[in-house]
Amino acid sequence: MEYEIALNKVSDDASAKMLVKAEQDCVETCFDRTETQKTQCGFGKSGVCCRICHMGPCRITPKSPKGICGATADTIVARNFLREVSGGTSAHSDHGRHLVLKLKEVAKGEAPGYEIKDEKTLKYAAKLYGVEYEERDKNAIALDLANLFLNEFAEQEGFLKTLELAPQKRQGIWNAKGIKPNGIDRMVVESMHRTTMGVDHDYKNLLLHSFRTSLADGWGGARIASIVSDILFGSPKPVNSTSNLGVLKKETVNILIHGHEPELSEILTVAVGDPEIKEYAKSAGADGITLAGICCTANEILMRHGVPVAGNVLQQELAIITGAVEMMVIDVQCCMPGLPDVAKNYHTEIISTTDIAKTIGADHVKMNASDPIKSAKELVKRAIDNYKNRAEEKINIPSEKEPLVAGFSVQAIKHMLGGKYRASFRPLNDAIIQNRILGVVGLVGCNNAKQKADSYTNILTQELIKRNVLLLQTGCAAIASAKAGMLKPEVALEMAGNGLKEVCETVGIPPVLHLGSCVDNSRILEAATEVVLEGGLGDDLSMVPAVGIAPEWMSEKAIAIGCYFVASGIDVILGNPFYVSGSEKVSEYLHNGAKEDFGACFHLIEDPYQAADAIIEMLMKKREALGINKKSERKLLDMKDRRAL
Ligand code: SF4
Ligand code: MSK
Repeated sequence: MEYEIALNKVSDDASAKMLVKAEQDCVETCFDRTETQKTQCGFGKSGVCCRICHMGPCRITPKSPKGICGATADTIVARNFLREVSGGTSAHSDHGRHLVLKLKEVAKGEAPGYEIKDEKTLKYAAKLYGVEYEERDKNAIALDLANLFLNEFAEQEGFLKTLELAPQKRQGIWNAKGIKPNGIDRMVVESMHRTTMGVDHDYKNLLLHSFRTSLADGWGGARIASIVSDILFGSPKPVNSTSNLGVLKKETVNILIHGHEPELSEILTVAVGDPEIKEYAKSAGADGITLAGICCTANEILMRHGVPVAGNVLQQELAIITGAVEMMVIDVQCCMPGLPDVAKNYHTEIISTTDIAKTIGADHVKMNASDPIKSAKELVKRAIDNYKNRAEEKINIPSEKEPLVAGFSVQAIKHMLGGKYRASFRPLNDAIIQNRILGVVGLVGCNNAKQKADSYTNILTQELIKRNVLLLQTGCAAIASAKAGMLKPEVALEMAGNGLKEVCETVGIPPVLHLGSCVDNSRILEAATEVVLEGGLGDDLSMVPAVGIAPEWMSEKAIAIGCYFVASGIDVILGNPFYVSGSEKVSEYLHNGAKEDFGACFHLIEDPYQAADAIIEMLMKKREALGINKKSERKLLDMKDRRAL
């Protein structure tokens, strides 16, 4: 592939170089398969294909407007949508469940290698959930909290306790609309029941359950996952690191961790630092070990340890194509089944580690629960042993890498804004009220091989900070910004509008904040809730000048995330469409009608510049409604103002 053609598919030079190399090495990637899948099924894309029972598959056309059972396009499209939301919800929530089970083991002293790293966050969470924490042993608190969290999955009659972390008014809206979720597992099981043949046929009823199920994600499983990760592995604080394929090194053993759950990657970070392992690497002729991440496992260990990020989701194959990866360790979600096919062209070993996620061609290694550090060390040694199998002529590591600052948990933002002794969102609220910052945008989500990777995200990021919008980013979108140099505070500040720049410089935060992995989108809700609780910007999330956008989304998880943002009152822009165009009623409700119920809805905008304009308009409307739409006085802050801020 010509380099210029590659640059139509990806935005960064490192990826483009690897696409050229892929063709030279005769290796097929997802970019090639996008071409072979070019003519995608129109029925699937419009959501009107039903294969829920075996009288079907049925497809809706003008000539056959109903399935064999009589299901209309509205029913079929809404059922398919709910199943997608449930898929996304279950992914985040099962991730959360695994962490809660680990917390319980730790609390009972049954998880060697793990400990409660952040007692402060443990006590903070205990307080939030009404668990007694004063003068109690940390393990006793953790056990009670873990049991409470497990009940969030199992609750049959009552409602999720995590919902109570939302502003009161929003809880009232959920109550009034009848969409307060019971237990997370119950929501997903009910979704599957309601969408099976001959059950729920009312598109609106199905869509309301989609929003209800998504709340069990954002205000349930995902939120719990972030809280428990912080308790077990530490609440993220700003860290320096680097991103892009150039973080791999020719002279070191390179190990990539890829997926989502931080349990194993945390242990691997310990293993690679072990003196015995370092010595072993040296004896193999390597100049140490480079541990780096792909996708959201990358975001997890970046935020807590500053481990470099090799790339986002569409770079997983490209990383192997460098020819310099000894081992890729995969866990769950977004790990392509095509990885072993790429790896067999090089010396890379693909290791799957979770019993619920096996891949043909990967070697499955079960971690020893009674001594996970030993298992992790064995894995690292195996990677070191593989170093000698590199084919020199196949190695080509692009030099591109960018420094970055990440790790902005809500607590970290609060501390940066208000200082150690008066941690608070007040300065942010004041800056929004004074129109120095126009509003806040949560820019999240994946890459999609049908779009030029990172392009929409990068254009929009620059357009928004120019116009004084503070950006909160997660997932692969945050990695896109990292690669583009936008997580370097000095670069982003240079591009930011004057108001945003002044505020960021004064309080010491960059204009683009990396908040974590895709499960951490719940941190964006947490931040928005802090803004509401701080006062002055309305008493509900729908009143805050805030918008969510998923420019390059592809995963079912993104649909669930979008739904819980909308159900929380935050408008969501999609850079590519849902598969709902086959039903006017479903499309109308998602893109318009939901506004009446929740104060927010979805907006499909496929062009980043138009999205930037639309976001500004949305933020202005919110500001108008709050009566804060005055032009900011353009005076430079003197020392007194800065102190006040
Ligand atoms: Fe066809 Fe109805 Fe069966 Fe779906 S549930 S496959 S529409 S008969
Ligand atoms: S990894 S869900 S591609 S953000 Fe979380 Fe990236 Fe999307 Fe996977």
